[in-house]
Amino acid sequence: MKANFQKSFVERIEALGKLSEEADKLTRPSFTPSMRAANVLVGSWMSAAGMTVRQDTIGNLIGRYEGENPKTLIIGSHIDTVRDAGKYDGTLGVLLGLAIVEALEGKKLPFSIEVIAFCDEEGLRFHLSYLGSRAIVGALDEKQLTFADAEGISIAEAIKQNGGVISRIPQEAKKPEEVIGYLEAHIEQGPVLEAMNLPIGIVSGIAGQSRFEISFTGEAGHAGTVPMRLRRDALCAAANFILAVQAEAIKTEGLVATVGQLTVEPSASNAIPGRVTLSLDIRHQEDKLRQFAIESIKSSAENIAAGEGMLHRWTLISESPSLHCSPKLLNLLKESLIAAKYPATMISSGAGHDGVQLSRITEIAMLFVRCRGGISHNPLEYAAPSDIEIAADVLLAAVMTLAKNG
Ligand code: HGY
Ligand code: MN
Ligand code: MN
Repeated sequence: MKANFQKSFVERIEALGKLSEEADKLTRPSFTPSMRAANVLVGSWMSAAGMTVRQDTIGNLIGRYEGENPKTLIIGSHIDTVRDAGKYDGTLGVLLGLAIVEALEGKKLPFSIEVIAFCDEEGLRFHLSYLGSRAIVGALDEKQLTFADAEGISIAEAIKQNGGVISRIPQEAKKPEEVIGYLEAHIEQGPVLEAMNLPIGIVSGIAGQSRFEISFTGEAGHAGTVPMRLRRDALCAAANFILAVQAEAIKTEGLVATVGQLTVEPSASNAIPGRVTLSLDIRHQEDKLRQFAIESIKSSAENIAAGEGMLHRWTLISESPSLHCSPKLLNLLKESLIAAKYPATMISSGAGHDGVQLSRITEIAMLFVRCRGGISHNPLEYAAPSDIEIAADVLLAAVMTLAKNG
């Protein structure tokens, strides 16, 4: 890439890293002022690169670089973040897509390119992930639009508040015949490349994942007057359940299961918890093993609730099967890595990515960039500028090969 690539890339990462809903940490959920500011900033870089820029109804930021043919290669990722996030998750991929267009310096390709910053990949506010990429592929349904956040505001309401007209979403979806493929670069978010002392790798596939909302309802009561044996303490039931989740995951090779969010009601230091609602995220590269683990964990929840005389609710929020990336696009990336004198190392992704949704309408492939200490969803997340530049060179080479060979 150009001489000042690394410097300008880091400046952009740092500039976006400052756009947050929280003063002392990076938290940039979709449909917030910091997210709108981030879209404006990235949009200005896209315009300066000669792209036409628009934001669709749900909030995807789309930079378009016209080619000789309107059929489009999409290069994307997301710029929304989790709470207290790192600066590279998602953002690295959007900025790399932008860098590829900048490196073309106005050269026309036989296809067009769209760099997309997808809205709400993380699902931080509504627990449903991939909102923007679901919309882009026409896979966001009416029921999902009713999912509500902790304040009871639905996704549809949040889109309207953000200036979107819901009825437009279906007509903005892309048709398979309009897209020639999807490429995404992403920080690995794991320790594999670092352990192999490699700057980049190719993603072989993305683990299937299931997200649930689970609640235990016992009986709130006075902390000072209700004897222990007469209590139906929802937090104790939830605690037993969380340990049962951990035990199930540990015994199944390759399974990961996480309770990341938990709300206690009435949440007072002198009141026995009457109801606890928690999130559950279960993933495995093999769908059968993931489903088997879900059944086992679900029956643990039912047994715990029955044993403690509690009501129990188990709601599936979202589920995506494990997917294998496209052999054609994988080979394209492999050729570019080998040409750049790097081994074409394949890694499976435990993290989900917008490519999961794009795979519904087109072929997808992903490039991973080494992640220091494998740390992600954490402010310590870091990718070295030199590794990012290698990824940019490889991605550009892959795009140029696609332009040459089709
Ligand atoms: O949860 C994930 O795998 C991603 O960070 N959205
Ligand atoms: Mn993430
Ligand atoms: Mn991500």
